Amino acid sequence: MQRKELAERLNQAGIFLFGVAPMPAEEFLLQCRAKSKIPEGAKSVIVCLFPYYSPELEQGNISQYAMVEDYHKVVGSYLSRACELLSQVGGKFVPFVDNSPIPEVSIALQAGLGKQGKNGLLITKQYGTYQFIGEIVTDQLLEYDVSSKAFCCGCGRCETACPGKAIQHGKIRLEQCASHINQLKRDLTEQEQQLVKDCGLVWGCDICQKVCPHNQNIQTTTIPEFLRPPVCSVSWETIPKLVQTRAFGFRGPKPLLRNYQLLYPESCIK
Ligand code: B12
Repeated sequence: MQRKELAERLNQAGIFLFGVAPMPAEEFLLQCRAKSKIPEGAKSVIVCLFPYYSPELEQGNISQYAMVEDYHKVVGSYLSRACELLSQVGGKFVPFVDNSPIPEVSIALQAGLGKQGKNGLLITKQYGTYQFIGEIVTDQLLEYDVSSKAFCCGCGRCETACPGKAIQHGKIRLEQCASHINQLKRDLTEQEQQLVKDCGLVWGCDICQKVCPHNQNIQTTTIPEFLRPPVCSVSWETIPKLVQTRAFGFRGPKPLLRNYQLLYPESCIK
């Protein structure tokens, strides 16, 4: 398939930011259930970006990525539509988002879409780090983009601001990352509970993104689903219902209720 046709079909599906990379070698794939969906003879990965920032996301007690509509569903539906349109030309096209065997930040870099921050995230000029990554794996040999060699400006603000000092030499120490800790299902140690309090959010963490200079003066998303009124805060009463529809629901209500109780002990019904 020629590049022009690929672009036209992706645009028709509402996807405007994309790049193409070779299918990564087996050794680089992540072990997850979705791995079995990789089509036989996979040759190329079409990496797509879905910006989600809007100024409305500034205030709240959950991280910004979780304030908008569940990106697994939104991105999944854009990618499925694109796969339908692409397969009309011939070949197999399979969508993945997040729950993906493809290391998404690495593949986006390989596809020339941006640079990697010290906080580990993909940074683009237009949208900073505030974009989701999704991809389509195909058995078709497509024209590859040139990987982006650039790195972030290296100011180190993310390292300094990280409440658990989890970012060290461009690597994330998971056991010190608040976003990792507050998503755990198990009981937390005292030290971990303190980290949840220091981060101050019931779900996820945005501190390494909020201080990033590449996230200043970025553009607002144009994706209609991400412009719908966000849910910026959760409460003891709303958590059980919201977990059924939002991106933070995959772990069930327990971790959110536990974090909420740590952050707002007085306002919990026991
Ligand atoms: C598990 C996970 C987490 C975990 C662990 C994160 C971590 N840093 O390890 C937790 C829960 C902590 C987390 C938190 C967050 N996450 Co997260 N997470 C993921 C997930 C599902 C897998 C990441 C992973 O385990 N990678 C494995 C490690 C080992 O990968 P790696 O370091 O890149 O190493 C690989 C490469 O080096 C590779 N390699 C070496 N050479 C080469 C060459 C080539 C060509 C290739 C392809 C690979 C390759 O080999 C290694 C193994 O594969 C991805 C989605 C995905 N499928 O990638 C989202 C993802 C990375 N997360 C995302 C987001 C938004 C977040 C948060 C911002 C959410 C929040 N606000 O709380 C935070 C940020 C925390 C931080 N600073 O990292 C986005 C990032 C978008 C962006 N702009 O970059 C992703 C891409 C989800 C998505 N679909 O949009 N996350």
